[in-house]
Amino acid sequence: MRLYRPAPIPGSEITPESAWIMRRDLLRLGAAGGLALAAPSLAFGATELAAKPGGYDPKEPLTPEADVTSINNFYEFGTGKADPAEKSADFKPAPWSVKVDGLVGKPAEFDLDQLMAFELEERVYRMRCVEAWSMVIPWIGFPLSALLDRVEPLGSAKYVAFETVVRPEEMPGQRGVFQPLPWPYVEGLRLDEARHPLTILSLGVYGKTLPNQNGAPVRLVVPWKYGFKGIKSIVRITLTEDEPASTWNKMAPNEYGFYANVNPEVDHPRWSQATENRIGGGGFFGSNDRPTLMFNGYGDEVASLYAGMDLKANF
Ligand SMILES: Nc1nc2c(c(=O)[nH]1)N[C@H]1C(S)=C(S)[C@@H](COP(=O)(O)O)O[C@H]1N2
Ligand SMILES: [Mo]
Repeated sequence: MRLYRPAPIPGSEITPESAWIMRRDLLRLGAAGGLALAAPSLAFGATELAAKPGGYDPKEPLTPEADVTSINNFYEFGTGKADPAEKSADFKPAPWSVKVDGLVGKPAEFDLDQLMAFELEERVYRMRCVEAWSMVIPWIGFPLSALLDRVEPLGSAKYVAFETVVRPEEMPGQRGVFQPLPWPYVEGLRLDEARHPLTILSLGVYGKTLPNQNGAPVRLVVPWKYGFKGIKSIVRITLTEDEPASTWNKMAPNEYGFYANVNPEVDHPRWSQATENRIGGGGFFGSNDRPTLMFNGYGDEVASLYAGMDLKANF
């Protein structure tokens, strides 16, 4: 089943203040139980979210919103691509808070109001899943570096670890006999990757707060890495000295490396990464013949992060 939302108010007509008011109304409705009546898995994602243009746009056709919100990987809700949209109705992305700790001068906890108060930008990014499909998505978010600046990383901090919420009551993939992954889902970046201006924490997509299936209320977006690095529904960010664990790397280290940079020259052991299938309108299946670009096309911005590194060994 595909769920559609009412046409959004054009971004130009929304002030940050009105976005805040709408969100406040949404939270109030949620508290009163009214949200259960809305198209369930889009409950949080139904709220308009104002953002200024962030200056990044590959000028390629956008993947239709209906695809962006119905073809997802979010194993906490099941391993099928339709599961996250169909089985996330019970998930409650508000209230929320993200704890930031580890090797920082000022550990802190950010609630939704504080996250929304960062200067939000809309950025259109190419996204590329390790499974060889890709999308072009208008995210709303803010640079992760802005949040890291607030907590003042110590000189000893070399990496940033991320953790997804564990809520079996709300996430059907986390209960039952067959559980596809160990929980919590975890990810990591090197500190310079985390501070790179392209790396954002996203709070919205297509002009609205994130739908549950896309990682509400806050997820990571790193457009030059394979999709699995984009950890969803984040509750904790920890600065560390040692390389943090990454869920897929733990599961199958020969298939999924810590870096996970999009690289058409390094094949996944079971399939080629040279080409990809751009999702657009016609659903999941299409021709898998679009060439995959080094660093997903963001080489000018990020190649210097890996100068001198063997990217075949550090895949
Ligand atoms: N917590 C969590 N985050 C996750 C995943 C997951 O299963 N659990 N899947 C990853 C994978 S493999 C991809 S391709 C992207 C998909 O993000 P999207 O559904 O918003 O396109 O989310 C990533 N983040
Ligand atoms: Mo993925």
